[in-house]
Amino acid sequence: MNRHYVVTGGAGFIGSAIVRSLLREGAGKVLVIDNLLTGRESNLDEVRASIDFQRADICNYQEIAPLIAGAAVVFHEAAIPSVPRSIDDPVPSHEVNIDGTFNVLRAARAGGVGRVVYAASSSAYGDTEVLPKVESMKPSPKSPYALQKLVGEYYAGIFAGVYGLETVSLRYFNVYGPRQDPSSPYSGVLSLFMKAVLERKSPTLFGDGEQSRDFTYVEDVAALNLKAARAPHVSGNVYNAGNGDRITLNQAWQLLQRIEGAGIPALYGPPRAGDVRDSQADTTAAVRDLGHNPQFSFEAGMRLTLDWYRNSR
Ligand code: UD2
Repeated sequence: MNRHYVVTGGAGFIGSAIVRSLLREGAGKVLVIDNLLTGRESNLDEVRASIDFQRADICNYQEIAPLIAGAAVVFHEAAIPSVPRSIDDPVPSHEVNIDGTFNVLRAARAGGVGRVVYAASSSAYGDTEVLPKVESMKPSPKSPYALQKLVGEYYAGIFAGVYGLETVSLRYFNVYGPRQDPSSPYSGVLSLFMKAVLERKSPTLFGDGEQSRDFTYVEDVAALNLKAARAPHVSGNVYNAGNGDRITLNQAWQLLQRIEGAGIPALYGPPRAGDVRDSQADTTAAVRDLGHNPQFSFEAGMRLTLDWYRNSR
């Protein structure tokens, strides 16, 4: 019998990219679990007829356990992201990111799932003395969100070691691309940049704009998820999901001005609490064990993303 694939948070920005990649690779049955808190059904418009969409909440074990049981792979993307959101309103992010993840792992174990690929976060590193950041470095979370994502990763490791559930954690490094929702102050910075440049408005940079990120295009992250689902002998491991480069916010805004032929100055505000200064992935382990092979340079990804925002306005 063909086992199914589950994507929690499958109506979200990253989850829906994984859904499309799975279908492109010929996955027969893809089941999406999403409570539509931050996800949108419109992210699945093109594939709606090919998937089983279930509006369900990972905080409700009884609701999700039967959907997860028997799956070949669960891609666990459902989360309440954002560092500042977790600082302003820590209870929901704690419940979803920690208790919800525990429920997904518990349901996967009880339901004999083949593997869980978990969306971890580069925020787990905090500020490190050296760059790039390697998986062997001691985590040093600086915000509730960073800690919550790290706890999920530890839980995935414990379920692998103690219960024999196959798990792989991918520490995402600032994923960007089409469908990232720019409508909230908690949105990813590049989605806010896209909206600003198209509206010919100034973005606000928190601090001096010299903080740097290893921005990673969503299709590269989706591809890595599929590889992590198949790779042998990786259970319990944690891998960086980044490009290996870094760029400052000032540089990113300037690049966007150049692409768009605009000359809009950025505004500057106070630094953000819990913010990491610099972020850059060492991708050696992901390349070696998972066959990670990112295809999109920052400029190529930015051009595709800007085109998408322009066309979807
Ligand atoms: C963290 C994680 C990322 C992912 C994400 C989910 C790090 C290094 N990265 O992203 O992997 O898990 O959380 O939410 O921890 N900024 C501005 N102006 C704005 C908005 C943001 O200057 O209007 C700055 C912000 O202060 C930060 C940078 O842009 O320095 C990126 O912020 P973000 O919220 O897009 O993502 P970040 O780095 O918190």
